[in-house]
Amino acid sequence: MRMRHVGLLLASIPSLIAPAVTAQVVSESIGDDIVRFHASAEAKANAYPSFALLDPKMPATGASPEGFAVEPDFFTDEQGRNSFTIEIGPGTSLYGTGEVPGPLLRNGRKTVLWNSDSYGYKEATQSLYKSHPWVLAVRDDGSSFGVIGDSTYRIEIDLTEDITFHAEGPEFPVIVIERDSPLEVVQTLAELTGKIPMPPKWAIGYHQCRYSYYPDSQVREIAQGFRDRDLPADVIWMDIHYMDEYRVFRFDDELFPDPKGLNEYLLNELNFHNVWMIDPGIGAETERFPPEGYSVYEEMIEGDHAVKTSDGEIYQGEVWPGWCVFPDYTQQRTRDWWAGLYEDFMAQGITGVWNDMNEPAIFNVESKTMPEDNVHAGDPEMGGGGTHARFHNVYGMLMIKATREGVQKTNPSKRPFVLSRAIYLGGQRYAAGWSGDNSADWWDLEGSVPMVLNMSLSGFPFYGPDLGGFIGNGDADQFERWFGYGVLFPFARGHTAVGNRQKEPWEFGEEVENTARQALNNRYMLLPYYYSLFYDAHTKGSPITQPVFFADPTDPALRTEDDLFLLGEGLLIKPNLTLHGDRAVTMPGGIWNKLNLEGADNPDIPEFFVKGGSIIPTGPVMQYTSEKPLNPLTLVVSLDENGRASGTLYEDSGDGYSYQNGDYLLSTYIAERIGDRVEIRITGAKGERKRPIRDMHVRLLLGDGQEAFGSGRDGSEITIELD
Ligand code: NBV
Repeated sequence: MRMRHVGLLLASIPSLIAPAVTAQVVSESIGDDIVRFHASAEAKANAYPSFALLDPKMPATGASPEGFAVEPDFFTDEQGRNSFTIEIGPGTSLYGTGEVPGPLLRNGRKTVLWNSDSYGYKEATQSLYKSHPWVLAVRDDGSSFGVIGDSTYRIEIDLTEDITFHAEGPEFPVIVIERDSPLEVVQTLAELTGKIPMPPKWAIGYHQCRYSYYPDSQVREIAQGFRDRDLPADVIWMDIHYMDEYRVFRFDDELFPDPKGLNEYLLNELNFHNVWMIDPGIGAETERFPPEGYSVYEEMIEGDHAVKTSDGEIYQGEVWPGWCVFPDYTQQRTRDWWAGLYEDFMAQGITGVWNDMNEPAIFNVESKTMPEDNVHAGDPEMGGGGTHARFHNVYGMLMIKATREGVQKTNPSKRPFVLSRAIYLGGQRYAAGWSGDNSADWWDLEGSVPMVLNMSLSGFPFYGPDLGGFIGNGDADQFERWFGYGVLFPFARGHTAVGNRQKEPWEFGEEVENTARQALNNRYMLLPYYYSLFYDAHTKGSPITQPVFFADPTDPALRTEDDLFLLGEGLLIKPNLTLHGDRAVTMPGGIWNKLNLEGADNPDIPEFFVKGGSIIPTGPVMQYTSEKPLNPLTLVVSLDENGRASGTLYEDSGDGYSYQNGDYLLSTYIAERIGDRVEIRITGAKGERKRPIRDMHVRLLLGDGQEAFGSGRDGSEITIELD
C-alpha cells in the first residue's frame, strides 16, 4: 500500500513551487475514494477538459484521502509517449478496456484505443470501433478499483504486467475509483461518466436488420413475415440502400418513394418501429441533385461546418457517395445545424436513428480514417481547436450527441433511440451500440459473451452483436445457436451484410424457426425484468449484463468464466457456445435454482438459473412490447438459505418523460418461508402510478426443476403451502 504525497498542497500554491518539485505528482479527490492524479502541477494546469466525465471540468472536492491504495507512476516511454503505470498485486484480474475481442480477462493483453473500421476483426485485432481508456481491476480479496486515463488521443493500454497506458498526446489526468466490489466500481464509473437515458420500451424488444432491405415492399414483407409466424419483434431497420445515391437525409424515390407512408404502415398496421441510417460523410458532388443541389452539402459549405486539412482547405475523403466532406462536430454551431437536419427526416415518421461509419471510416486510404493532422475548430469548452489526432476518438461521440439532441427536439415527448458504431468512454449518455462487422463463425458466436461483458464493465450496458454474423452466410446450426442465446443481450438485433443469404429466423428451416420463436418468447416473457434492469442502469448505473464473478468476487475460478453471464444480479444464463455443448463451465457457489422457460430441452436455448434470494418479474409472451398489459404478472421466486428472496419491478408508460414526474410504479416484492409455507407480498412501492388490477402468479423454484405455484391478485399477499 502506498501513502499519499503532498502534491495537492503544492499545486494550490503554484507560485511557491520551485522548479525541482514541479514534477511532483498532484493528487486530489473528486469524490469519495475517487482520486484524480496529474503528472505535475503544470500537467494539471494544461489538462484538456474531459470528454469522458459528465462534468468536463470536474472540480476537486479536497485532498486525496490518507493512505489511498493506488497511485500511478507517470513517465515518458522510449517512444516519447506520456505514460503511467499502476502496479497490481498478485491475483488481481483486469477487465474493461471497452470493446475488445477475445476473452473476458484482459491480463496479458494490449489494446490500442483508436476507433477503427475493423471489418472482420479477430482476436489479434488491437483496435475496434470504440475507445474506452478504462480498466477495472479486481484484487484477490474481491475489493476493486477502476482507472480512467483521461485522454482522447491514441492510447495503448498494456496489461501484460501491470496497468500501463501510453498516450500519443500531452500529459493527461488519471482517475482512480476505489471500492469494496467490482459492481460498486462500475456504478461509480456511471456516476462519473453518465448513466444511460431510459430507452423507449420498444427498443428493448427484438430488432431485425439487413444491409439492406429494399425496396419498401420488402420491408413490409419482412415485418409481415414476423407477424405471420408469431415471431415477436418490435423494430425493422433501413440500411444505406434507402438513400438517394448514398446521400444522407435523402430517400431514393424509386426504392422508397413514400417513407412516411411506409413508416406509418409499419407502425399502425404491423406495430413495427423503424430505424434509419445516417452516416457522417456528406456527398460532395452537387450536380446529381438538380435544380437546387444537395442542400445538406451546400449548407455545410456555406455554414463553414466541415473539418479542414492542415492547409486550411475543406477536407474530402471517399465514402459511400464518393468524395465526401465531414461535419466538424467539435463546434456547438455545427452540432446545432446537424441536429436541425433531423427535423424533416424524423417528420417522415422515423422512430430511431442509426449512425454508422462514424470513426470516421474513410475508404481507399491505408489509415482507414482522415489524416491525423486535419484540423477541428473546437469550441473553447473542448479546450479549443486541434488536430484530428486529438478529436478522432471522440468524433463519433460528438456526432451522436448532436444526433440525439436533434431527434429529441423533433419529438420532445418521446425518448430518442440512437445506435452508434463509434463510441468513446461516456458514450452511453447518447446511444446504444453494437459490435460492428463480426463474422458468421463460431469464434464470433462465443466471443460475443465476453465482448458484451467487457463493454458492460466499461460503463456501456446497451450493447450487443449482429446476431447470426454480419460477414458470411454461416449455417443453420450456427445461426440457431447464436440466435437462441443472443436475443438475451440488452441490444438484440439480427443483421447481415449485402450479398449474404437471407437470415430472417425462418430462412433456415422449421427447426431454426422454432428455436427462434422459443428464444424470442423467452426474451419477451422476461421483458418486465429487462425493463427493470434498464431502469437500474438508468438510475444507479448498474450493469445489465454482469460476469459471473460478480456473484462472488472472491472466487478466483469465476474470474475467467467466459461462457456464462448474468442478467442483473439474479438471473444466470448458460448457453452452449460450442456446437456440441461440451465445454465445462464454473458456476458460482450458493443457490442457483434452474428455471425452465420455453425450449428447456432444446440445446440451442440456454439454461436459466435464478440466484437464491432473487425474485424475477415476468409477463405474458407478446408479439411486440406494447401488445398486452402486464397481466398476469408472474414472479419467479428463488429462496436463499434463510428462506428469503426479494426483487423489484419497474413500470411506466414505456416512452416519454412522465416517469420523471412520478408517473411510474416501482414495486419491491419479498418472499419469506415461515415453517411450511412461503408468503409473497409487496414491501414497498414508489411512484404515483396506480397499481393495475391484475392477477399475480408465483413460480417458487424448489431446485432440480421442481416448482410450487401460487396465485392471487397483485398487491395482496400470496401464500404457498409446501408439503
Ligand atoms: O451500411 C452498411 C454497413 C452496415 O450494414 C454495417 O452494420 C456497418 O457496420 N456499414 C457498416 C458499411 C459498410 C460495411 C462493409
